[in-house]
Amino acid sequence: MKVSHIEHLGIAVKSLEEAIPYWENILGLECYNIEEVADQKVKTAFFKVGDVKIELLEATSQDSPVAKFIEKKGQGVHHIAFAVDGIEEALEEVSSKGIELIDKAPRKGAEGLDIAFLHPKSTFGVLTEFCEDKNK
Ligand code: CMX
Repeated sequence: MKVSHIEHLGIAVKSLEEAIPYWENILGLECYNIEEVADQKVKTAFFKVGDVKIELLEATSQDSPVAKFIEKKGQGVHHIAFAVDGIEEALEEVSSKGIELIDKAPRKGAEGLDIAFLHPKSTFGVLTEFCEDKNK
């Protein structure tokens, strides 16, 4: 498999409305997209830092993975997302090497990407996402 780059870093926040001004007014970055991903029970806000994106995540329900994360660990870095070429093959490969998959097949994520998560228990505590832009 080939990881081409870090696509984004996911950061869990209690409120997009409260967090966005830090990224815009203090760091001087532009929020270029806000999008709800119903499947993941999150609302997302995106910023670009060079080629890497920052994805702020706000839970849209109490049973959202992001709500659970904030309850346990507080706000902060939630996951790292790697862009891969051939997401299905990449999942098959890491699974065959003993990595536990959260998603056995890709689903649709923010910005039209195909996404799938690896379990943090298999990845030294870092929730890891693979993503592929099949529209490119
Ligand atoms: N990073 C590292 N560890 C995490 C974690 C995270 N983001 N989220 C949960 N964990 C750990 C917990 O601390 C816990 O560890 P311990 O057993 O040592 O206490 C363990 O994983 C189980 O956590 P839990 O709170 O009991 O939660 P669940 O098992 O119900 O779910 C997980 C955990 C990772 C399977 C679930 O959060 C998940 O499926 N995540 C993938 C989907 C997701 O996060 N979507 C939101 C973002 C979507 C987007 O970017 O669009």
